[in-house]
Amino acid sequence: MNRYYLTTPIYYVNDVPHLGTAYTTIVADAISRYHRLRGHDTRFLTGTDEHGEKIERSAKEKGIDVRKFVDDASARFRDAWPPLGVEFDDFIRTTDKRHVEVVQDLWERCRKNGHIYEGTYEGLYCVGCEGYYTEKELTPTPEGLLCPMGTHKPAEKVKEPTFFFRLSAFEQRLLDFYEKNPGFVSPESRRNEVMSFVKGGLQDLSISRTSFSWGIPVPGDTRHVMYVWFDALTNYLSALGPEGTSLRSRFWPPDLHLVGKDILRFHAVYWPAFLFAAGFDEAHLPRKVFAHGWLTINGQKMSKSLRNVVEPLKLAEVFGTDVVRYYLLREINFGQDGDFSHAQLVARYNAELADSLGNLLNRTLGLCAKLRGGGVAIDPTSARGELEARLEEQAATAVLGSMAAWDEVAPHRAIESTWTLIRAANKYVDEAAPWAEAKKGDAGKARVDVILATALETLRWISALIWPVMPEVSAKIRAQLGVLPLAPKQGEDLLRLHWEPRSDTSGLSLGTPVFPKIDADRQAAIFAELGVVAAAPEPSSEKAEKADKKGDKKPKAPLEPAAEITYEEFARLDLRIGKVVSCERVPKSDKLLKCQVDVGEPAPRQVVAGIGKTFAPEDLVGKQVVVVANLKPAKLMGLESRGMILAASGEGEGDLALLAPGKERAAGVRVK
Ligand code: ME8
Repeated sequence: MNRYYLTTPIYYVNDVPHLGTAYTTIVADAISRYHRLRGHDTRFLTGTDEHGEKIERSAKEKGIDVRKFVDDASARFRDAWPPLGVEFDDFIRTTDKRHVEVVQDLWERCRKNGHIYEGTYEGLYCVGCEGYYTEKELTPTPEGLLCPMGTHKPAEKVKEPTFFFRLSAFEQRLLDFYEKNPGFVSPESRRNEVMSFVKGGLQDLSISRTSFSWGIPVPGDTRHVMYVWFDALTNYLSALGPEGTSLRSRFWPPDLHLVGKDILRFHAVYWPAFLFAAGFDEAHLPRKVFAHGWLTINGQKMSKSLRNVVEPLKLAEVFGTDVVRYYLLREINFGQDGDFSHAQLVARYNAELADSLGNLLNRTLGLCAKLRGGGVAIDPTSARGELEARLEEQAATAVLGSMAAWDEVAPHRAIESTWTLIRAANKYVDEAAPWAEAKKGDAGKARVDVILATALETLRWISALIWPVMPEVSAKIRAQLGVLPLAPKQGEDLLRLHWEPRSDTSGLSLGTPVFPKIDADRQAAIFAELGVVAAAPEPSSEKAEKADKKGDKKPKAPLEPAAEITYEEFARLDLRIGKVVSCERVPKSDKLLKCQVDVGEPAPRQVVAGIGKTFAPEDLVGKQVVVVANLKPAKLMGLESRGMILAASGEGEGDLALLAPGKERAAGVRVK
């Protein structure tokens, strides 16, 4: 039987659960539910990361005993997830005794194998992300050198005795491993990033500290505590118990580590190296590290104050847990950066949940009540025609598409595949028009039966397809359909669905709508409750004047329209959707990025774009853009550029907004 072991990062307890950590955890939960639904022997682990200098400092600043501090904070994480529909199998804490023992054992194995040695570390350390950096990797600012992870406090110089891990010895072995296991680091663009980091040369890693004590003691030398990442990464192993125990042999190695892109290096480079050093062979290394992108909130970076606005539990209370889960998984192409927008959530809710899925359920049940009320027998097949055959085929395609998407860790595509079926089913009801058949009296009866049975059966399939993302909604829909909620069992594949249209309408109950529409008034009330500012109001002239005195910017005068052109002149522009395949900075330029863009031609085009002050190359890879494809080729700093990427200006070169289609479009699609 298939088994599946997946993990989230373990979260630092100096913060509270917020939308970013909730995002990873909800995605992990949905993936784990998908595997449960397939009957796989599934294990889903999450937990908290509780050691290290950062935690020790946070507790001290608050004047709380560290142990109490971590106990309280860890409980906040553990309690945050179930109201978001998250069902984990185990919650590991790095202060658990079971964890400490396995970490010390792993250390001993690495040491005995000759991969740990004593020395002195002198260099830069960022307490914010608990990472070591070379000066080159840090950004100079008036406050000091800042790490690339977005930590606001500058890195600190440290000099202390340490144990080093011989990371440099694993360079080639890691590269070979990535080569042989192309799916180990996903998505592809991240894999390239990791490989070029390793190819750039690995330095030995300091893996112990002596300047504070809140950590796991190094075996045999208790002046040292372990580097927090050596400790933390091992949670994935320690949660299964020591070697030889049943969970360990049942679930090791992990099938999927889900991580944010900020901590990919630790998982894709350090972690396999630690395991190699401890004697694990390739077959016993994790199978996949999937790095997802970064969330912004209403277009802004997730600052502490903004996080309060989108406190996940509050969102779930207001919109419903499953709606928040659906929105997060649907909105963001998993792996890419994405934005959480309240307005977009409401828009998707209304269009995709209320008008699409909710409508299909309500109209089907409404028609059943009207045309075949009272639990009567219906004949599901005798008048079956082409429309029914087509919908059944579309249902089968949706299931296959959805399974393939989940297997590739692409929840957004699994949802899209399901919604293709929902749209098809709505269209089917429109076309089959049971109300018109009903008017034919006895002559139309057999058709009415078939249509209702077909729509009900499609809804039953849909209730299974949405279960990983919206388990509660699935149960509600099934209750209205008069079928039992799904209860996954090991060894039983509940997505292996059989087309079995029912032969009576008993048990149906047209209940309260699962997704009542959110109208403008309700949206305003919700936004007020959440403290969301829907759109910044235009400053009145008085306000603008005041703002101006304070040195703030005045609203700009409206742009004069450019000289008129005819449609023919406009049509000469070859505007197309492009997808950035790879991207790098142009040496000696802080503005230019050299991008390879797929515009639907046999090979990607090189476009040199002046957008490097706003975007880092890794922000662009995988992004969809709008390209002027028939712009005369030009040379920029000696590099040929064949086209132009469109962007809207903001407050200067560091504030550009890329133009992108509102929906995923194939590369090369015409924009007109
Ligand atoms: O790094 N968008 O813990 P952490 C998307 N303890 N995801 C986000 C996010 C955002 N804006 N902000 C946070 C640690 N995340 C270590 C991990 S694992 C052995 C140790 C998510 O509390 C994302 O998954 O800082 C990111 O990787 C994780 O939270 C970092 O959580």
